[in-house]
Amino acid sequence: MLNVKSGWKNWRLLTDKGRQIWAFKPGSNAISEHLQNADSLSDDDIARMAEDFQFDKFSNPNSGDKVFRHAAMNARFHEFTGQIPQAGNPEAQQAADALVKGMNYYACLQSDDGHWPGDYGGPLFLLPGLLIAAYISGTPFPKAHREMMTLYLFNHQNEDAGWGMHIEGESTMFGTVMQYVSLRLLGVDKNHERMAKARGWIKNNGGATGIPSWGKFYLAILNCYDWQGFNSLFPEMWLFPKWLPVHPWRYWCHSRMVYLPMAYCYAQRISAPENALILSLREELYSEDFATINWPKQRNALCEKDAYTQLSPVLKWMNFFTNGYETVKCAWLRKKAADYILKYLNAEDEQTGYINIGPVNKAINSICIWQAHGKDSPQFKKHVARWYDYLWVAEDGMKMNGYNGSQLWDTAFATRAMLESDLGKLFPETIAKSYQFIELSQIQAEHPTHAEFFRHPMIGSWPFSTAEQGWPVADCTAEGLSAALAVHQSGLVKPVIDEQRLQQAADVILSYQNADGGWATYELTRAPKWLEKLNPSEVFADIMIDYSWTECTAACVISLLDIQVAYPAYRADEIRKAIGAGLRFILGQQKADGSWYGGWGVCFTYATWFGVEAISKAKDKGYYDDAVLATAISRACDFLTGKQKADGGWGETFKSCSTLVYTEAATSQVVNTAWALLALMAAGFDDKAVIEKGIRLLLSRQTDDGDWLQENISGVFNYNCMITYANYRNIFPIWALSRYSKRHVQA
Ligand code: LAN
Repeated sequence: MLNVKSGWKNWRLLTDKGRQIWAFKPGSNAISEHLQNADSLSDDDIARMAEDFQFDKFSNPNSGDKVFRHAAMNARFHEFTGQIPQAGNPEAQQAADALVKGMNYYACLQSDDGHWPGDYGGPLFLLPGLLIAAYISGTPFPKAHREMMTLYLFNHQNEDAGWGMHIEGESTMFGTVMQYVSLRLLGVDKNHERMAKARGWIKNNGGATGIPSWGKFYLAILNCYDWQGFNSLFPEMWLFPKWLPVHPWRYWCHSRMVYLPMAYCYAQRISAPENALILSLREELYSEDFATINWPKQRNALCEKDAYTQLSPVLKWMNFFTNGYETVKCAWLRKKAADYILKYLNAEDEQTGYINIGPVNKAINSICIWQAHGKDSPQFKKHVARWYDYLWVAEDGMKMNGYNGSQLWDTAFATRAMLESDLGKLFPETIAKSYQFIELSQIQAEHPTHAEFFRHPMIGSWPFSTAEQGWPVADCTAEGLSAALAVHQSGLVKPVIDEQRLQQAADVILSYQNADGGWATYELTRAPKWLEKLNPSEVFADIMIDYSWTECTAACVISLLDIQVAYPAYRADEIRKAIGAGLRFILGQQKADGSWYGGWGVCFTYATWFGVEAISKAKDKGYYDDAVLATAISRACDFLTGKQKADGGWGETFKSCSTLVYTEAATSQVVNTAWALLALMAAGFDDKAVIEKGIRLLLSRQTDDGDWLQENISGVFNYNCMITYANYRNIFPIWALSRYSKRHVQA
């Protein structure tokens, strides 16, 4: 029995077709009733919460998802009683035993709908947006949630009393001011010792005028910053003709969908009515008297601890004109722009069942809809109902996830990991359930408004999270397709995803290939790279357009190779060409040292695994000059072996992502180790000692029940913000052990 603290027992995760909702003392499993008891906490409940959600971020800022996992294990864990096949030698036997133990443990975490739930927190600028939406709209979270959020925010305060942009980051103005304001909105007194210290951090670093633009936006909404101190978002740009290269339909969808509601708020200059708390915050956050601040001068003010990308001279020049336009703007045109924006964001709400594409537009759309339609409108109520889809409870409190979950992504990986060797067939029910989830997550219809609002056609695609959220992603489609094919091939289930649906998935993947041969994330690259010059974020890089990535390209190439095997005649010429161009793109991304930079995982080990996996799979099949492929693989292997640590493992820190230079972690990390091993084994690397040493590291880190401990953070976006993938610590060690066992164990 794992120790489930009593404060944890009050929280239960409810799931339905991938939807994840944490409920406080739920009376039933019905998601519709999840708030029933959330407002009636006893003093004892509160005291218990405070005690049981104590968390020591200084030993590891990454929580281990214990609230979910310990409960699931106690409810469902059973020892594996099947027969583990014999391996050829004791080493391989140990690996096979560990693999079965690892899969057995992991199978217990699968939810009834077939997916693997997990913590998807990490960024610290998300919950504040939601709390500001709740505050301005007068729709507070229930008491149970508020207490848990307060605990979370305090748990992640750094030693210097500030907060980072994400849980592993050093303090920044953005992180610190946003968490500080959140705690105040949650009712924490300004004289609380830790608040006084945080204020010290803010003032010692120049005060909140130096917060980056997204922070300026949130503070302006809260009426703690003057809209005059904010560069114009020029809402009229949404009325530009579509052919213009700067029309926002060409932006990366995440930037598009965030700057859309931001522009609405800006057009309406939405700001909370003054009250005692707001007046007090104005005093708490600034080094100077709020009334005397020269606002226009603050537009580009930026705390040096936050600076990651600079505003380009072109953007500054454009701001000069758009800021000037604000003083003479045409009211009629402004209204027309605001009306169009509202129509667009209503469409996004409808298309995603009010979940929205991500955590940022989720909060800002809520604010717009509240302002436009009112607190009692059905639209606003639908928004509020979906705030909870983003909240997650772990032993560090309640956080906001970076998405409504990573359901399809994790499930597809887990399925492929288990099926890589025949030992996965020892878990037929687990595979059947995950297949069921993969099946129900494939998108099978188009929205009536998809073309009007610039959506990429999506029939046959898979999303990152759930079909209901419904934004198709190129590499998620690839992973969904590869996983579905792997299940079909295993013979464990009767296929439900028919030939037509598989081919539609292949069609989508083909439709996503860029002119450079690579694949981007959600859409094609729709504008040239120079559009990046208009990136106003100051804290993120490469957010303006959807770029081709090594990982996304590798995943798509792999799935096309898979579909070629399953349906050799299907669009054969086009698929062969697409694979060749994809390989060329991947080769072009390889660094001089043989590695690849990863944009979505930490970091060089992640993308190097993808690069090697795709190239090895395509090798010797006539898709490309095989000598070139062989050289690329051997350079990658040299890179990886050069980074192996003395204990046999690999380890990188998030600094690799932001500095673009391989940054070794103090200790080996199981997730990095698994990626490196997967790559070396895919490459057929012939020095067995290297691989065996890595495998031994994975075995040495496995817990008695078959888990691995949560180590460093392993996900990233936009170079500079980190995100938790709680399932990776199981999926990738399992995958590496499967690959190892495939060579040594006969089932
Ligand atoms: C994700 C999560 C998944 C990720 C992969 C599929 C792993 C990747 O291969 C392609 C890109 C994608 C889909 C991705 C893009 C950026 C996201 C959506 C996120 C990292 C999750 C959260 C992040 C989003 C942008 C966070 C909100 C912040 C903003 C700057 C808007």
